[in-house]
Amino acid sequence: MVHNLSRVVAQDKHFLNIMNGRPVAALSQETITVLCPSDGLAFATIPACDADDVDRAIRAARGSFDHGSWSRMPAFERGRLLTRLGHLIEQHGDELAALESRDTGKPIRQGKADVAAAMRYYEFYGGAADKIHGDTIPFLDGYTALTLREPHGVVAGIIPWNYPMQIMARVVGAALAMGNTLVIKPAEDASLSTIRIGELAIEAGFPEGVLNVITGYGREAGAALSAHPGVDYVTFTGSPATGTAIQQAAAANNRGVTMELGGKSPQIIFADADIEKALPVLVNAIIQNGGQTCSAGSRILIERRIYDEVAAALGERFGKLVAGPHDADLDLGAMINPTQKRKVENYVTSAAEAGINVIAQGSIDVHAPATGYYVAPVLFGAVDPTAIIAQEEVFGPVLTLFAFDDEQEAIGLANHTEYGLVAGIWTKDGARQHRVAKRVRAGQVFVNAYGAGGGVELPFGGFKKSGHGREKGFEALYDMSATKTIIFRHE
Ligand code: TXE
Repeated sequence: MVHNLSRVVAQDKHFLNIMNGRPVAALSQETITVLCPSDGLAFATIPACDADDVDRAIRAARGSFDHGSWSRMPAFERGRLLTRLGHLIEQHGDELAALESRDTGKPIRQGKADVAAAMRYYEFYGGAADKIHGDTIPFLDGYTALTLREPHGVVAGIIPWNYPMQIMARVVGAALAMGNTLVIKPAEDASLSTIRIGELAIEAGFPEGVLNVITGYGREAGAALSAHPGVDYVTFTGSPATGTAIQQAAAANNRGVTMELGGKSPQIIFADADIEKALPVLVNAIIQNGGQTCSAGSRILIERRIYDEVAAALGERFGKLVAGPHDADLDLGAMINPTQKRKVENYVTSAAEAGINVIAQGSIDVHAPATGYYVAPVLFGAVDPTAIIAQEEVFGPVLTLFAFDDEQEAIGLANHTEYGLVAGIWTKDGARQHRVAKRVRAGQVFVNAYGAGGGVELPFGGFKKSGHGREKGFEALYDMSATKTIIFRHE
C-alpha cells in the first residue's frame, strides 16, 4: 500500500532558525528552497545565513555559556531536559519521520527508525549527564589532587544530510550533557528536522542560547562557523575534503575537533560462515538509506571456494531491489540531490566501462516521478582491489565483491583502502574471529553481524582517512569535555 505521508508536512512552509530560544530569519532575509528528492519539487524554504548570522548565533551560545544557565545547572537537571526532549521527539515521531523522509527522500520506515534512534540518543545522554566523574590521584604527601570533566564552551556541530536527525542527536546529546552550548549547522539539503527539533527544545524548556540552529550553504554559513574565533570545539560529519578545510580553520584558532569522514567498509565472509544469516545483512548494509551511509558495507570479501555461491545468491537478491518515492516505502529511496545521483551514476558507468563485471542490477519503480533523483542498485563482481570503485566512497547502492584465498589475504584486502570506519567478519571459528577483529583497521568491528541497530551506546569513529575522535557512547562525552586537574595543598 502506498501512503501519502508527505501530506503531514504543511505545503510551502517557511522554516526559521533557532537563536537564543526564538525563531529567526536570516538577517539578509535570503532563503534556500527545499526540494523533495522523490520528485524534485519545492515544498519549503529555510534561511540562507551568512557570516553575520553565524556571529549572532555564536554570541547567543557564548552568552548562555558565560551566564552559566546551562554549564552550571546541576548535571541531573541537564540530563532531565535532554530526556524530556527525547520524549517530545517520540511524541512527534510520525511528524518527524514524515518530515525527514520527505526532506531526504529516504523510505518512511527509515525515517521512523531515525526517530527511534534519535530518541535513544537523548535518553542515553540524558541518563549519562550525571554519571561522568573525575578521579582522585595519589600525589605528594600533604596534597590532594583530583580531576573534573569540564565543558569546552561553545561547540559548533556541522552535520550532513544523510541522517540529520540521528547525527544531530549524537552531537546535541553528548555536547549538552557535558555543559557546552551549541550552534548546529545542518546541511543545506536537509535542515528541516534539525529546525523542528530546535523548536521542540524550546518547548522542553531548554534555557535560551543553549541550542542554536543556523541553516545555510556550507561554503558560506559552514565556512564562517568553522572559522569563527568564538567557537571552542568543532564536531563534523561529512566528506574528507570539507573535513580538511574545517580542520585547517580549527588549526588557525588552535581548537579541538572531532571528525567523522566516511568509509569504504569491508565485510569478510569465510567459507564456514552462516551464509543464510549473512545474506540479508550484507544486502541491507549497502542499500540502507540508498547506500548514503558512512558505515555502508560497500566491499564484500569472499573466500574463493564459496565465492560463486555467495555472488549468485547476492545477485538474485540485488535483481529484485527497487528504488522509489519515500512514501512508497520500497527497498530504497532517492539520492539526496542531482549531484549525488550523478556522482553514483558516474562511478557505475566508469567501472562498467573499465570492464568490471555487473553481476546484477535492481530497478527504479515504474511509478517513481521522472523528476526524482533515483539510481538502481548495482552489484559488481570480481573487482580489482586497486580499481577506483574498490577504493573511493561511492555513497550509493553500489556493492563490490572480491575473492580471497586465506586469512592473511583477507586482512590485507580489508585494510587496502585509505578508510577505516567499520568492518564485518563472518565465521564460526572463534579464534579467527578474535585474530581478524584485532588486525582489521576499523573503529568498529562486527562479528557475525553488521550495523546491529545503530548502537547509541557504542563508541563510533574512524582510523585513517575516516577521521578521528569518537562519537556515541561514553567516549563522546570525553571528547566533548576537557580534564581539569585541581591540586590542594593542606599542610
Ligand atoms: O559533503 P560535505 P557533500 C561524503 C559522501 C558524499 C560526499 C559529498 O561521499 O558523496 O561526501 O557530500 C557543510 N566549511 N559524505 O558535498 O561538503 C555542508 O553544508 C564548513 C560522507 O554534501 O562534507 C554540510 O552541512 N562546512 C558523510 C556538511 O558540511 C561546510 C556524510 C557536509 O557537507 C563547508 C555526507 C565548508 N567549506 C557526505 N562545505 C558521512 N561521513 O557520513 C560544506 N560544508
